[in-house]
Amino acid sequence: MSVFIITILIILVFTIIYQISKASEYATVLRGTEKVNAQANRAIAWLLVVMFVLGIWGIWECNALFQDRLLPIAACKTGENYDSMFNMTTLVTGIVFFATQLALFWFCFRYQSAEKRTTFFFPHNNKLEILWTTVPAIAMAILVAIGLRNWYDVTSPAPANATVVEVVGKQFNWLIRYPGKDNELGKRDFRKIDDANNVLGLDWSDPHNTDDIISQNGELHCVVNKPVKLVIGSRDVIHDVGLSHFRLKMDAVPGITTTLWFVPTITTDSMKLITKNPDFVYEISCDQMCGKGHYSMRGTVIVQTQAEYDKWMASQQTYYAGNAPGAPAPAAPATAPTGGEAKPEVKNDSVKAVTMK
Ligand SMILES: [Cu+2]
Repeated sequence: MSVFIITILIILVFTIIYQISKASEYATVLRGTEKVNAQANRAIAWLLVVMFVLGIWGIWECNALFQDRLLPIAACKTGENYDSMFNMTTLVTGIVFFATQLALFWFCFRYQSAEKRTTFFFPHNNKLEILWTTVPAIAMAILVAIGLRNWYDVTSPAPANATVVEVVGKQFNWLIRYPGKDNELGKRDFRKIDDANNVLGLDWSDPHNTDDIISQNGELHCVVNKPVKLVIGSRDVIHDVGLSHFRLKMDAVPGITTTLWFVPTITTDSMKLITKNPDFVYEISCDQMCGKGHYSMRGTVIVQTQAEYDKWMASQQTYYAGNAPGAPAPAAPATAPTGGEAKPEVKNDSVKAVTMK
């Protein structure tokens, strides 16, 4: 029934439009084509002015509406640089946008069709061509150069005192590995990956692996004002480590190691005060569509003082102790997982059953 009514309505609307256009055609004949055209031109010219004003007002309103949903201040130095680059790009392109739109709409209004105006033939001007090619080219080159400098900042070799943390994406959570006391991440081999006892495929024949710590609830702890270097990888498909509060992101690609380093400058506790949000957390998002559980790939970064970090680190058990064959029985985990995939409980029997390929 409703389909029938909608069909009738559509036919009626088209009939009305057809009749109106017919009527205006007859009116044009009666009143004279030129007079009607002149009126239409004036109306269109004024409508364009209204459209320009409404458009600018709309941009202003949207900006005001979403102001409080923007990210808080950048939580690292590189992030501040990225913010200033973003602001500068927005300013430059914003000025150009406003100037060109203003000119476009003003010309439409000012030079609307008029009886006595003749067309000015202006086919070519070398000076203008050079000007509007070189000025944008120079402006763009400057913006790109600033971008490259910032990119080099985060991808260049990290300072020697940097805390090294490995971040590995998998469908669908983040595995975070710390190098332990020897400050060196042991070798990994994808053929040794075993979801129950070796989530990262650590090669137990490499002694550097025995003190490594894996946080499977996606918690990345780091020390405020101390460089942290992320060694990024993936276990399956392409993911992307997204750190919006630090204005950073880096692809996690299977088979390729990517890196990123930065110096967090605001602790999680301070950020809670700055944002006036007691539940604030720095988030690790996955910025690459990676499958049906992509939306749930959420990790957290906890920026803390050196003392807090040391205390947390001391409470962690090495992955080897809990999961490698012949290792001592695992102690109860000191920190309960808060989300993502829980660390599998390993009993002594299953430890013996681990087969190394
Ligand atoms: Cu994803």
